[in-house]
Amino acid sequence: MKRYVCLICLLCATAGVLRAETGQDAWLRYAPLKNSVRAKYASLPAAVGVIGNSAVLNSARAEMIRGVRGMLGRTLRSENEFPRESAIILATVDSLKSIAPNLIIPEIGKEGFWLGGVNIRGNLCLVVTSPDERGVLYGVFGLLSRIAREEDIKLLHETQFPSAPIRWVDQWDNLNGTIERGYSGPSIFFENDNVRADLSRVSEYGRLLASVGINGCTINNVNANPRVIQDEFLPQLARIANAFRPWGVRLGVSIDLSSPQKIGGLDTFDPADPRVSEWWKKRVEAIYRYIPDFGGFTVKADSEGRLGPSQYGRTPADAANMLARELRLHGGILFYRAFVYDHNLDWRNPKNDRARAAYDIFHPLDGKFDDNVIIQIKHGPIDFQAREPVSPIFGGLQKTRTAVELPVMQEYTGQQRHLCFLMPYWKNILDFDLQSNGASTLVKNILAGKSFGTSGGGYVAVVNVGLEPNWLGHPMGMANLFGFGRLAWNPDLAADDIADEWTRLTFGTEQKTVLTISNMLLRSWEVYESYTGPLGAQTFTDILGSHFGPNVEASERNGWGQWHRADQNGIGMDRTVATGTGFSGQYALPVGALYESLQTVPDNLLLFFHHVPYTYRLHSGKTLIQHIYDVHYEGTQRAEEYIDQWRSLEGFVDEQRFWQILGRLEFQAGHARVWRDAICNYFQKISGVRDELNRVGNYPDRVEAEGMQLNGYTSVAITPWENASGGKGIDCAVSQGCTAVYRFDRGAGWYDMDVEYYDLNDGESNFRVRVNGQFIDEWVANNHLTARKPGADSSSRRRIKGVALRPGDEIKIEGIPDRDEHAGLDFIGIYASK
Ligand code: GCV
Repeated sequence: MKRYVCLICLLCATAGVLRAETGQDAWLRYAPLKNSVRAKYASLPAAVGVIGNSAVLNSARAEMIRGVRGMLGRTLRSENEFPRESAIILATVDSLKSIAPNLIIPEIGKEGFWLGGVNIRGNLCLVVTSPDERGVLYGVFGLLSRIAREEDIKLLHETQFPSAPIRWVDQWDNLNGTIERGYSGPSIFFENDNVRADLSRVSEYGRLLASVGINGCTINNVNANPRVIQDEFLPQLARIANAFRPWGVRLGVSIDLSSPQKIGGLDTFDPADPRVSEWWKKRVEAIYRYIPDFGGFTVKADSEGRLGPSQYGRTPADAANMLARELRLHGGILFYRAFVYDHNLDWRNPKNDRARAAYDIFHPLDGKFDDNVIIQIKHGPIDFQAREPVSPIFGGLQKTRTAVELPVMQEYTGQQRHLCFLMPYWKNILDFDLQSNGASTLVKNILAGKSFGTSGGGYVAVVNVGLEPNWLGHPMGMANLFGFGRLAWNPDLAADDIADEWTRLTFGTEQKTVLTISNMLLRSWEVYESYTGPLGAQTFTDILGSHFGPNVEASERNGWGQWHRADQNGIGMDRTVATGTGFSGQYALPVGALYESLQTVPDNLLLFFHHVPYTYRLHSGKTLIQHIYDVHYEGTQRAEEYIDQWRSLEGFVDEQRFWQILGRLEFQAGHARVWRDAICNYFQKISGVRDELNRVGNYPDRVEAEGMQLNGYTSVAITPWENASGGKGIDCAVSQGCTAVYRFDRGAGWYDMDVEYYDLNDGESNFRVRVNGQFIDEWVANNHLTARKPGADSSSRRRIKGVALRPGDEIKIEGIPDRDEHAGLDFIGIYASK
């Protein structure tokens, strides 16, 4: 009996720790600590006193109480006056000094905080203080994070302050509720061309942002709808600002520079025309009447079809300063994106190069921007590719405030379907030394204003959270948002430390959990890069559509300038000064020279700077083409290994997130194989050089669907050909369903079976598998991918493990289509079980 009672106790305890979680709490779970750990915090005061009264301070107090209650099971007594007992004190430095004038508090940078134990009026107090209220809130989050990670807080004496003033996120939400490059449901801000009635997710988002020190958010697509600043919309915007305000997050909006013409009744939007500046002045005044702490505007102009100052022969500085002047009167900022380029470049001209655009356009304007203008620069010269060099314009703007733009939303790095933790990449960028003016100029120091003595810029991430409970669709994707905030706060943090911190907060402190997840995170960028765009080839994705699946030729022979110039002889863009586009000359000499020379350019950026033949030998000694084959196979294998690594955490992670993440990893492993086969087959064909290991195009365990005995199904060609095994798939246009049959002809034994099927966005087909009539498996194609046609964007894998097969067995796949999704199949793979 006793044993059973113990077992029940154990089960209850486990259930307590592993309660089902949607991921909505992200890293702010405040999960109950084990009793043995709670003892560490026994001396934590029983009261929390807040000096002052404001929305931000009230959030700080509420958060303190919430965190301690969640983790330690105690409810702090809340005091409005200075408590006459030992207490946690939350106060700005000024208000603290008014009560305890003799208190010695270290120097704290703006928006920073100090955590420390002091004796005030005879009571030992734990003080969280800052020059400003935001900093007090950040300090509370800092303190709670320490407790959640089970760190000691007894001898606290810690000062922290952010590296740069701009720590901002952008959302590309449209007013109709969709999100450009959003992969996790509709907008939390808008629906049907209005602000949503329920903004509870907005205030939760504000809380998450504040917890990692983010202080602003531009809420709408940079491809902006002018309506966002019209009179009737402003009260709605004010509601969003109200939801953010308690978290110290300032609201910003993206604007359409042609608004004076589109909605203002003027016949021009020329920034030099006084009627235009007058129009903007009135708009800005109207906005500040509704939102006194409005953050500012973000501008995308002369870019991808967005109108801009070039229409009137004006420069980005003319446009930016005209707006910035109006904003400055109210304390606002103007973010002007350096993502300005011609997307109708003549691809036939080998000297044309999109990578040059930002430097060519913005460098001559250095020193001409007002001080409340921030030039917002994508980290690389092209566009969020899996690997790019640092954009040289960071070194080319020495009298201008700049911010780096980073993609939390993983537009080109797996779109939250693939695990791709970007901190190691972002660390490379921030720690990169551009060596401008012959001195050390690390990107992080440029952003902080230290390298060139500006008043500092900072960090902007495109995040695109949606209404999905876990914000980004993949609970692991949130590590990128967390990491972004942590790096913007302190770019000296190591990627390992961020991975460790995030994992502890998100999944608990069990050593096995922390090590397994951190390891998966830390190698995931290189794994993703290896099967999608190695050697600085940028990306082999479909740049004309989804940016998700492979499509090597999509980059070529069009004006978008994402060329990699693959042909039958070789691959890569010649960006050298000597024979190419001259892009490498935009870097300071030591860096430019490194990239210019084939001897010194790092292998991982080779194809970004040089066009080389497939037989070219890398520093590793391998030929280029063999390297491409090998890394695709290695990367796919490593993606496959995530599955077992994650499975080893069964019982360590709550079931809901465990299965959800496992589903994502299963998808990724299958999709990595789709990538591998498409890229390797494409290059084997175009180069005419075979894989030394004879893997490419050689799949003995595969049965092509079009080669099966089909009933109702018809064979269809997939484009491009390399995106389907054998270039073809099958499609069922018969509403009652179709079947595809294969007679097994190998030895008897245990097998695992993969069914590669097409999961489109407009239907949920049903699949069933039978062996000799016996039901084996069934599933619905509802991965919610964005693809509209069968191909690499929709190709998905169903793995059925442990099927007993004998020669002559009949394997039958039944597909029942739904709406426009035709229960398509590519192949089945049958592998001896390991
Ligand atoms: C918001 C890329 C994306 C576009 C995006 C653009 C930008 O081209 O594909 O969706 O537009 O970058 O950053 O402005």
